[in-house]
Amino acid sequence: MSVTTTYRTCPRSGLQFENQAEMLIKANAFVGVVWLLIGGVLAIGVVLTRWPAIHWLEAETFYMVLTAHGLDMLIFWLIFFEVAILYFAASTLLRCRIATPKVAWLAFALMLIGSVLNNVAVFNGASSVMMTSYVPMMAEPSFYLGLILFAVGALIACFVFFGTLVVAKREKTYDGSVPLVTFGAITAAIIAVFTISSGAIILIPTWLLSIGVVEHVDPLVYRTVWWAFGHSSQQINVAAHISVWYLVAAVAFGAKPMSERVSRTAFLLYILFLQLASAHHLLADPGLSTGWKVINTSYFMYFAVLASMIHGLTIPGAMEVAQRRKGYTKGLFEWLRKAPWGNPTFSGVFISIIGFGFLGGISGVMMGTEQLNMIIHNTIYVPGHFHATVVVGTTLTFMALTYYLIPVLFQREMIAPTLAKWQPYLFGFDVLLLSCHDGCGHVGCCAAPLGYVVRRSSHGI
Ligand code: HEM
Ligand SMILES: [Cu+2]
Repeated sequence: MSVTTTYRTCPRSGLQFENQAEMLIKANAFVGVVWLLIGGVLAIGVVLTRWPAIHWLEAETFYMVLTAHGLDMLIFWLIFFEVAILYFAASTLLRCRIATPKVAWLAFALMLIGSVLNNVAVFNGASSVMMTSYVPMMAEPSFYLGLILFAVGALIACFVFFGTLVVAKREKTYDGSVPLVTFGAITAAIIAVFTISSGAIILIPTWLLSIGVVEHVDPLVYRTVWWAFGHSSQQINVAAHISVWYLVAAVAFGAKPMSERVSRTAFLLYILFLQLASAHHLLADPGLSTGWKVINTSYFMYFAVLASMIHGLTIPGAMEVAQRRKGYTKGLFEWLRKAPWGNPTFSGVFISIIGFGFLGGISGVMMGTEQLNMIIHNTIYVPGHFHATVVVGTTLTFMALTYYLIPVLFQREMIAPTLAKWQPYLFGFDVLLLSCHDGCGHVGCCAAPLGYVVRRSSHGI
């Protein structure tokens, strides 16, 4: 039985959607957003407990809710949405049918079953092991099995993406090299294959340990391999959200990158150096030498940081060039003042660039320095940092993209356009505030070093 292929061209954007690809993009994006909703509701429980005056949940419920919040947000919301972006970047942007749609649906089913299974295990109550799920603290077997099924599904989705690129090349659906956004998505998918394999290498033995087949998993080896997964998955997020920044610069301004070659080289730096940067999570671990730690985090890590800085300069730069060409040339900043601030697709991305770049980036580089890490490690500074990266950076960018996709892909109008206009400001600045507050250990910036030590974080990142 073969699946019939038909195409629809969106009258607003000119984008061409193949029917199977369209359904797959919608399904993955939709389930992702449902996880965001669940994770968001759970965040209320976490925050109202962390607020000393309220201190809502009992310790046991708090850790259960926090474990689910971390996994639903960082793993399930982001990766479902990223699979949608991969299919969009391969099928829609290259005007190509999706390779093996049935296998893509199998991947979707595995991811869905895995994520639900994992959540059921968490809410059963005996798996409050946090997102990092370090051994020897054990969760129920179905906690790990759920994660493994999800990972296998995500891996298959990456291969469907690569397969689609092959089909596009063979059927010559595009000229020259792939567009930059697709190139960024390829970067994300390559990192994803590395990431998911590392996850499997460590979670499969841990699952076997939980059912009694394996007797021992070494905690230090666990941490080392787990972070090849845990950190690299953040690089999937970064590569994906930066690709979306380029996409939004193109759709909101008609902007082209100032130098395609520089931007592509910056993506390449991610592939080469990001995995090495995983070492910043191991700075407090015994067993690894100081020399190894310093080489990784004080040298190699900066190549990856360099790549982000290049994107962080070239994307607003490309927007500026496009605006100046339209005649907004007065002074240094007329181009920025006359930007479409009322369009949530643009404002979301712009707030994300600033928040991710300044707060997320700088707090991360600080924490990646061995000496500072000794003070900050395992404190509330850590969630402060990563909410600036994965929430203001990735989540807000994906929200901005959703505003673009609602008319184009889902063929609907926004129900409350005024609210939509305000949403990126509300969400972006609130999370920035949350991050600053966490980062300061609740005692104000000047007293921060003391605060870091006093306020231990409840999770072990
Ligand atoms: C505005 C919405 C959000 C709020 C208010 C919020 C708040 C929090 C708070 C207060 C913590 C607990 C920190 C601690 O006690 O150690 C936390 C943990 C966490 N959050 Fe969020 N968060 C939000 C959205 C997100 C999003 C969108 C993501 C990922 C994309 C995310 C990922 C995480 C992770 C991974 C943890 C750590 C879980 C663990 O330690 O196992 N959060 N969040
Ligand atoms: Cu990291």
